[in-house]
Parts: sequence; C-alpha cells; structure tokens
Amino acid sequence: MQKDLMIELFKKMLLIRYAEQILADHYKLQEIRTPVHFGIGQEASAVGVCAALRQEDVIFSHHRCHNHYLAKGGDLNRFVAELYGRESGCSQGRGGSVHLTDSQAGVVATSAILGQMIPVAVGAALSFKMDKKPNVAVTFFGDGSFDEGIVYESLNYAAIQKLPVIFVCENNLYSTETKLDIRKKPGTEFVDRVKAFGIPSYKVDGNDVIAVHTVASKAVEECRKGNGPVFLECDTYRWLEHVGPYFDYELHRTYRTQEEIEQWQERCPIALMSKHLSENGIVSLTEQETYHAYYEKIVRDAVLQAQLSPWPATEAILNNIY
Ligand SMILES: Cc1ncc(C[n+]2csc(CCOP(=O)(O)OP(=O)(O)O)c2C)c(N)n1
Repeated sequence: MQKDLMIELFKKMLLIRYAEQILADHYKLQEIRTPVHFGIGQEASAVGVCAALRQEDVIFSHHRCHNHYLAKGGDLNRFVAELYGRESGCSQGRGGSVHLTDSQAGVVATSAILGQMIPVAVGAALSFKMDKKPNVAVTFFGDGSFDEGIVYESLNYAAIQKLPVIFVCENNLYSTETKLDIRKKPGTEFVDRVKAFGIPSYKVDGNDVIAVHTVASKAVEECRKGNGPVFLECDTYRWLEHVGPYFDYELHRTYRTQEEIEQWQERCPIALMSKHLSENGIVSLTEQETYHAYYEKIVRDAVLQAQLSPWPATEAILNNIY
C-alpha cells in the first residue's frame, strides 16, 4: 500500500475518533438529545471500505452510522449540527444521529430499523446496472441484521441480478446486550451463509484498516467489472454502551465484562495503525501529534459552531417529518 494512502486512512480514523469522543463528552452534559450509538473502536472497517470508493459511489448505513458518514466524506459541521438538532444539520435537525445524509458525498441514507437500508442499497445497485453506470453501492450493517429476513431476500436478489453492491457486516459480537453465540449456532459462520447464495464472501480483521482496505478494494473492483455482489464480514468491537456515551461497566451492566472491553481496547485500530506508521518510518509519533491537534481542533470548532446555530423555527418543526 502507498504511504500516502496509509496516512490518509490514519487521518480519517483520527477525525472519526475525535468527533465521537468529543460528542460523547458533550452528550454527558445533556447538550445533545438524540439517541446516539457511538462507534468508537470500529473506525477501521468504515475507513478501510470507504477509502476504496469514489465520490459517486453510494453508501447506506444503520443506527451506528457516524463512522460511515464521516469516512465517506460527509460534512463534519452538518453532522455535528444534526446531533445538536439545529436547522443547519444534515437532516435540518429533524433526523438526529440515526438519519444522516450527505448526497454530495454519496451518503444516501441511514436508518435505525435493522435491515431497512439493505434492500434500498440493492435498489441503488440495480439502478446503476440499468443505467450502465460503473458505480458501486455499499450497505453497512451489524451482526444483528442477520436476524432479519430481508437480508436473505436482498442477498438472493443481488446475486441473481449480479448487482454492484457490497454487503458489509461489522460483527461486534453483540446485538444490544445479546451475545452472538446465542443468536447463531456455534461453529457456523456468516460467510458460509452468504456463500450459499453464490456470493463471494470474505472475513477480515475489522480493526486492521490496511487489511479491510485491501479486501474492500478487490470487492469494489469486482463490482465495477460486473462481478458483484460481494460480502465482507469485519470482526470488530464497540467500546461504549449500545446507545449512549458511557462504558457498560460505568453503569454496572453485566452482559459483558470490563476485562473483555479492555482486551479489545488493546487492539484499538488507531493505535495499531499509529504503531505501523511509526515503526516503519512513515510518520513519527511526534508528527502524529500534529494530526491529533488538528482533528481535535476542527471537531471542537464544529461543536462551537453547532452550539451557536439556530434551532428549526417552531412553525416549521414538522416539515419533512414522515
Ligand atoms: C427491525 C428492528 N428490530 C429491532 C430493533 C431494536 N434494535 C436496535 S439496535 C439493535 C441491535 C443491533 O445490533 P447490530 O445489528 O449487531 O448492530 P450494533 O448495534 O451492534 O452496531 C436492536 C435489536 C430495531 N431497531 N429494528
């Protein structure tokens, strides 16, 4: 992989991490009232996949969508303003954290209804094929979506029609507080389920941004050649509670242990990439500090701007609500 690309991937992950951490801090102050599903710890899958896409490619996502929105180039200020419920937000303050969109960047839609965006992404891919456009659609979802029937209909239709769509499952082992091994027969794999539809399926370390990007680039290439769809399973882990800014152990929840969380924190995707860059003489730790300072500043500026932005007008509050 080219050095410039590695640096780009690292910087994108830093942007996302600072955005999420700073917003989590402000959430605790009750400044943000939308429910928020933070994706801290899961940055590499979003960044690795989106860096393989062009602007005209499109993505769809689920409730844990901040990473995907920012990785695809969604506007930072409009994202932060949306969480603050302001008119300048990407959904004019009406959608909140689970309804992010940026048509310029190719972030079409996100939704908290599990599986809902998957057939929509398949439809986008069908339109690319019918219009003979070389574009690709990506749909990000969690392991919980595999419990929804629509996933299987979508996989089958995409396979039959050979659509340019990439199904990306971020497997973080939990659906809210329910562990994967009681939702899936032990010993069975999602990749094997998807292969049964005749779809090339790959399992990758979702905390290794280089590994994700390598496999995602091949998937995109195959889709552009008319050999889609492709399925990617990225193994990863969310650090914070399912919804909200705290660690589960801070709230004395017992469905997973502090020890388990800390083990995954040791495999932080940003720390792994930081080490790779410094140990290979690509970017020294001192130089990395300047990146940290830059991303922290632009996120803090975006928060300040959102705090000062006007709310939607009361008489227009129900506009564009469905
Ligand atoms: C159709 C539907 N059923 C149930 C829910 C409630 N629900 C919201 S998030 C969630 C868990 C999702 O887990 P997963 O898909 O693995 O994503 P993660 O939250 O782990 O990123 C559930 C069951 C929902 N939003 N939609």
